[in-house]
Amino acid sequence: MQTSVTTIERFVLDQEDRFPEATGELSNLLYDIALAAKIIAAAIRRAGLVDVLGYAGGKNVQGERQQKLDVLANETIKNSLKHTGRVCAMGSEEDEDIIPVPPEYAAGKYAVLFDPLDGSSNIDVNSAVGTIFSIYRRVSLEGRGTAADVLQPGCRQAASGYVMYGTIFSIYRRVSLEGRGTAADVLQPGCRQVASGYVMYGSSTMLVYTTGQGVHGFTLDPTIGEFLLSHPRIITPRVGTYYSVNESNFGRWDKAVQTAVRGLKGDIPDGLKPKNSRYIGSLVADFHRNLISGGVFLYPADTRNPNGKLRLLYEASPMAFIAEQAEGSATDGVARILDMIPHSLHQRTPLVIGSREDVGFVADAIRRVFDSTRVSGSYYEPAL
Ligand code: AFP
Repeated sequence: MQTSVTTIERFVLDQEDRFPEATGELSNLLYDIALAAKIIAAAIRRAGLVDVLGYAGGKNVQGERQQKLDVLANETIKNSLKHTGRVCAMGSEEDEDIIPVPPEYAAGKYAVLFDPLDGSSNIDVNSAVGTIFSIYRRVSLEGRGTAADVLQPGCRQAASGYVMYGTIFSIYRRVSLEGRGTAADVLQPGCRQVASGYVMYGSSTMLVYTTGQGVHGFTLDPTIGEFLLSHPRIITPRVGTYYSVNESNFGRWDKAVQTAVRGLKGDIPDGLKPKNSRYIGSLVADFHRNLISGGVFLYPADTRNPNGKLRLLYEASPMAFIAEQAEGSATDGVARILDMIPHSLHQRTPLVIGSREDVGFVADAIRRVFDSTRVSGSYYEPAL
């Protein structure tokens, strides 16, 4: 029996100690999410036993049928965050609008976006599903200062001084954050994320996250109910073994994407060594496999999804932050995902993510086809 383990709590605290200015709020936010993940994991494990399988009867904002576990996961995360005083606003793939912190609770300095249960069409067949989350620092500070800001003990002064003719001054850091979060807090480019991560509910439950200090993975030990460090400092291979894409869309892709995917399969002379195909249709599971073993995941635009299918804020940006921190990369085919400025909460984007050289290969292949079709007059040439 192992007697020395690193819990997620200890690991996050150790990391926080490296930053003397850290207040511990981000660490606590990560525990809040880890707690929600444990509750969701327990519900998923019992899904075949209790009446939580199947549809809840409603549709979400994307017009997709909501499953009972979708609803449960969404409510669990919101309930784990809204009362903590650490969050100013939330955004969920299951909710149309920004989710304000209820007026009875204090608003905090972080905005959290999440896809509560990604890949939920896999639930009824007992395949892996996941939760994806993304944390931004609040940028709006709408509330005016209050009495709490000026009635602070002297030991909290950030600076003080006097001017010889008789002026004394004292400066305190603001403590009131009364205003609710706004759209500006949730519509930030991915490069501004302070943390992101995912939880994979598979044969075991894993939580993988980054705060910009590398990517670390924890496995839930169900016997003690703790996430234990199992994958410290994950680095993804520069070149992968797998390509993951829904190839039933092949005829709906443009010629550039078709050429890139043919290249990944090794169908282009003098191109890549052929890769093996793996696709579950659950982003967390497909991404996680490729992160560990090396590979590239693609969800390009197609004639049915002209802007791609995946959501920039709930899926692409958080995964892109992890990919880059693991020395991989993420693009919309050619441009970096983390530089994209969101204009709406449920914005979609094409996504190519994974091992750095493979993502680069796809971008080069797409550019080459674009360049050659531009010469012949048309930029986007439909494949069929
Ligand atoms: P669901 O949550 O509706 O199952 O969608 C999952 C997802 O958003 C993502 O996790 C998958 O990678 C992708 O869609 C699968 O889409 P296709 O079924 O079109 O391949």
